[in-house]
Amino acid sequence: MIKLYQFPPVFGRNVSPFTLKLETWLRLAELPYEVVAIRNPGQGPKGKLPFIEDDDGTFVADSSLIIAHLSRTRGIDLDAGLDPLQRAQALALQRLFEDHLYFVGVWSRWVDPEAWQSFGPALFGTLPPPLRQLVAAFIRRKVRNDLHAQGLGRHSRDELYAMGRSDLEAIATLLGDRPFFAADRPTTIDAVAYGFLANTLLVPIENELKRIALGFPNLVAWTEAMDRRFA
Ligand SMILES: N[C@@H](CCC(=O)N[C@@H](CS)C(=O)NCC(=O)O)C(=O)O
Repeated sequence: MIKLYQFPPVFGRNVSPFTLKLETWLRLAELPYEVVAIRNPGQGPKGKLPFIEDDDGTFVADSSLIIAHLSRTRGIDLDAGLDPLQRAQALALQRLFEDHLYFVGVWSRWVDPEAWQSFGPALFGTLPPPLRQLVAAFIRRKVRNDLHAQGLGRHSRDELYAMGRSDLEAIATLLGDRPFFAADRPTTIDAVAYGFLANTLLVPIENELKRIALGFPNLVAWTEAMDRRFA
């Protein structure tokens, strides 16, 4: 069976957008898998989670490369029937989630003191006291440095949340009142969208990004419906 390496749940949820995207895709594809919970992304072939170990012992890292690998080896195409325009729009939307909104989300959890109050203890609270503060501070500093290197970490809180609002507004406009993002059935972009929107809206971490997202009723209704169906 496919072994899926991902972080252990926090608040009873999969709090990594990329691994939730992959889990949702596996459920949509009806592929059985077994979760191996690990805390250190450094154990993976590319130093990030998720990665998988396939039945033949092959390791594949990166949610999109894993989806491509499983689609090819299992003969599954969740996007069959999408026309070139639908595929182009889905790819552009995926890049918006993964290469922009993701980093606003990371900042909103790891750097914004409002969310860190609850997110930090939820992540590191099980470690014994002296280690807890040290590990939390070390990893938080790494995340800050990564965000600075990526670029978005250089902006002010207000600038970042304004960017997050623009992203969510565009996503809400693209969804409109349709049941799914690209077709009348779930496709890969819905797994992507659910990974990111469930993490923004349904994880019990309070911050400005969540409050902004709560202002888009179609995104809230869509995410809750996906959650009932695929969580
Ligand atoms: N492009 C990768 C991104 C994966 C990713 O950024 N994973 C995060 C967790 S959501 C991670 O492992 N971060 C740890 C780190 O950067 O050290 C994918 O699609 O799988």
